[in-house]
Amino acid sequence: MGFTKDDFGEGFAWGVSTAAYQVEGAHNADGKGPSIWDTFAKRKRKIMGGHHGDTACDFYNRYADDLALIYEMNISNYRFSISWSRILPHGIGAVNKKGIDFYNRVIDFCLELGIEPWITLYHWDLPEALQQKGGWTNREVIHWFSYFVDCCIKNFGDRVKYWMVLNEPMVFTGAGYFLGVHAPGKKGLSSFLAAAHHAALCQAEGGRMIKSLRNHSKVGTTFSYSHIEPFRSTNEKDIAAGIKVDALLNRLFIEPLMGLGYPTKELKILERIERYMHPHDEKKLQFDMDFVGLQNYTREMVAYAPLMPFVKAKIIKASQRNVTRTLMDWEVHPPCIYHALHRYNSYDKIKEIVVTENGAAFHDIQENGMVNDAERLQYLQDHIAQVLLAKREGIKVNGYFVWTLMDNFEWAEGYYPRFGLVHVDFATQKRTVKNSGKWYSEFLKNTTAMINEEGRVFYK
Ligand code: IFM
Repeated sequence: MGFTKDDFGEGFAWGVSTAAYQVEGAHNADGKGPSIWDTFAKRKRKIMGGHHGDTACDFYNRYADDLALIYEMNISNYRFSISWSRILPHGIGAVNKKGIDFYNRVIDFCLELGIEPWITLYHWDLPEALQQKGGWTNREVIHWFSYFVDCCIKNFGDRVKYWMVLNEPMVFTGAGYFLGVHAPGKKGLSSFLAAAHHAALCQAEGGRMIKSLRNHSKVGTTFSYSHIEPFRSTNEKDIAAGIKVDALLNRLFIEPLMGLGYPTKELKILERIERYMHPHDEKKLQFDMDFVGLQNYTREMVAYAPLMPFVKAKIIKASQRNVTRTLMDWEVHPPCIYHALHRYNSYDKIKEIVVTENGAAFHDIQENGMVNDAERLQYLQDHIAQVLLAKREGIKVNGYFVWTLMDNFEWAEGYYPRFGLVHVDFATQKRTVKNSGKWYSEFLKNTTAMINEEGRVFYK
């Protein structure tokens, strides 16, 4: 590995990311209200193995040990999200003091340890009470969300500088309101377009609110981004299909934010979003973020598929292409993050890019009390190397966060795909730092960590 942390320069933020529902557990403790994920995970055949996040990593009770572990691993930035229904059990109205106290404990302990807290306001766990009123399909969500943002900034904004408004709006609206495979399990184009437009309005409104309440905050929001290529590189129809999928997956949320509008030219069906637009919405969709969070894991190969509704395109999964892949069936292709960074950098309005998620799920080998995760280690090294390559070419990237600190609840896939730098034994809640975690810790100390033939990490 031919680089060190110093090569990225001072001020480059190195961190790990998590999300409330995936790690906290304590699903009904101390006055927390149910979220759509509490409800959805209990529905039959929705989650692999019938898993749910009732206990997850029990971070709610073990946060101090977990933060101490982050500290011991030399990780100086911790990105986590606030469970909306833990602090506002009904989504709006009465505040749950015990929920506020919990996040105050987390923030204060981070600061005591010298760890910078980065907060995502919304990482997919809408209060169930609000879903009963239509959730993201109801335009009232802008008012509910503003109430939540106000509550978070007034309670935590004195100590937290970095805020991200939404996590991957394309995923929670697409999987949750179009495909029905994530909470709240709604399907269809109308619910998707309504949810998407309201989420896009909330991402800008959330940014405005944070700045108006705490002018010195650094405000961003995060987007999923997969580098898209045509399956048959010279086939006109595959190329055209790739452009449509790119508009849907990669441009739908970032472009209206920057005043470019929805990418309707490339994907005509998106014109139907106009049904949900009110006067002056184009303006309200815009906000000048301090940074943009890029979340990249893979590239997608797209082929023309005339029978597919709306886009007439399909993604050819990694397993069908016989390429190296993760347990999520995502191709391992490190240059994808380099391309993603270049693409974001080409938007004039982006001031700074932070890779707020990158990582991989593999089968880890446990032996002699160690967790040998050579594939994850390689994945991280290769992707970080690509980030450096882009940075050296002048790309405005100023942070990298591994997804994720520890194995956790991976949504519809339950606890099967393990993404963590730290292994979690869910029966005992024992944490074991994996070889990738040991490598990351040493890298962050600015030493060079190597791996020998037996899979042991050693340092130079
Ligand atoms: O676990 C998720 C996370 O919640 C959002 N981004 C992708 C991760 C891996 O699927």
